Amino acid sequence: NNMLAWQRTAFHFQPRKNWMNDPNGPVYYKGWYHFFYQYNPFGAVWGNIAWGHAVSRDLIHWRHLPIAMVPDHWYDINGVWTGSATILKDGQLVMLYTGSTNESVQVQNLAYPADPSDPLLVDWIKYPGNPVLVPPHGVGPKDFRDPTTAWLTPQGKWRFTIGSKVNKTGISLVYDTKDFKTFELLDGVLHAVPGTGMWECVDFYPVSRVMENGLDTSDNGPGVKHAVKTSLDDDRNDYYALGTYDGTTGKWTPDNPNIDVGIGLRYDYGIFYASKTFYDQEKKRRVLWGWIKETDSEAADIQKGWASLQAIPRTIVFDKKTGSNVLLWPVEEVERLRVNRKVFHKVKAKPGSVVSLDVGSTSQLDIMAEFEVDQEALSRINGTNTTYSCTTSNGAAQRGALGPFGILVHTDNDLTEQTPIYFYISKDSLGNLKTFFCADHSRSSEATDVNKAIYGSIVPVLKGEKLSVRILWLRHLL
Ligand code: DQQ
Repeated sequence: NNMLAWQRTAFHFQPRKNWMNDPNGPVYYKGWYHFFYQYNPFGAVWGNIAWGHAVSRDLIHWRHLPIAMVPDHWYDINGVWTGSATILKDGQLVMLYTGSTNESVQVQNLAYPADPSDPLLVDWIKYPGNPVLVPPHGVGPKDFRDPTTAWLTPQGKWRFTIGSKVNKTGISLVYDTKDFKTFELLDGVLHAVPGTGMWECVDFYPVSRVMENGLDTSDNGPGVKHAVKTSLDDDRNDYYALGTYDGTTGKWTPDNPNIDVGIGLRYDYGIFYASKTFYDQEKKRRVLWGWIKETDSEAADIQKGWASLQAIPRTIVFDKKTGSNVLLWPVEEVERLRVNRKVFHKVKAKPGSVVSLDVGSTSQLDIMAEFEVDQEALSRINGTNTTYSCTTSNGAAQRGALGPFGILVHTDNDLTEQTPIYFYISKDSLGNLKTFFCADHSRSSEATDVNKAIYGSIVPVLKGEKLSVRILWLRHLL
């Protein structure tokens, strides 16, 4: 039944219809969360890119507003592409975005609210002097896009970064400006990583090593680390790394070059791209948006009339326990959707068993599960040398001594469709443990034209920690 595939989501943001891609210019302004996004007003495939616009009081419930900007000038006639918001010292808001020109050259443009006193920011003005930046010498006309939010330098100038590449090296250019109209290109780059290709949608922000709260993009100091994130055009995933930013030189150095930007950590091992954070000055947190492209075929997208979601916004903090990664968590407001709490205690999952939990009839679940591994059994198991991996070890179907265990979601009663989200613990011959967290889509749908990948990664687990899972789940109507 094709209707099943047409069901829309309940947790994740979507426009009413048509194509959507990258999140743009997220910002909190005069009591409202604003969300803009790459949008095709005329169809369910990429093209005619404009900025869709929606507002919310809580990052969960959204009101759709008129399109904020459409391609209507020579400097953005091929698309009003991705950009970011900056709140100036006097509270004014500016947007820098990439325009694809009449000759498909990537340039940067300035836009601002027509009426700054309008909390809904319905009308936008494009600066008459656009474009404000063109590709600098040595940078390809199609390798210059997606300006970040700007931050203040010690000299009181605004600074931001723009992704690019030189040959196969991904780079991020740095500009200083006083007025967002004239700019100075800094010598050198924020960072460069050979072999990573074009850096799209670079994000750059501070995280606190000591405090729980998020930081304004301009914050720096001894208790601060900086994250650089890039979306790799070549492999369509978002990678980040933590390091130190030098406000004087405008350069960033990774803490660990072995897990540098684009070759190490990801925010998400599912489909998650072109992500962007913003500082929420109301709740003093940093919030991450990211685009979920889904994997329906183009034909299916056209048939259903829409394509893509934005993952529910996530709070992002430095992981003080490990010191090596960030932690993401759905914004706390989503918990207000919870009704009808069901608790299951001490459920025993024996090897090879599926335990069903009666949650009654529902269309949406917010699941939190905690797994306690039998430590005694764990210590009895002999280590092996085999290298386990979510993607290449046969997914949830392959049973080992230490897994898989987890939750079967999107499951019908006879288990013909099921998506295991699971842990697998591997032990090497020296007794070292590695904990994998994976999702197996190989049996998730009877449809034949969707991606059925098995993916995941290692998760850091400290001694004595329980393994926990959080799943925001929407029921398939059967
Ligand atoms: N999407 C935009 C670009 C960006 C890409 C165009 C990333 O600005 O580089 O729709 O998905």
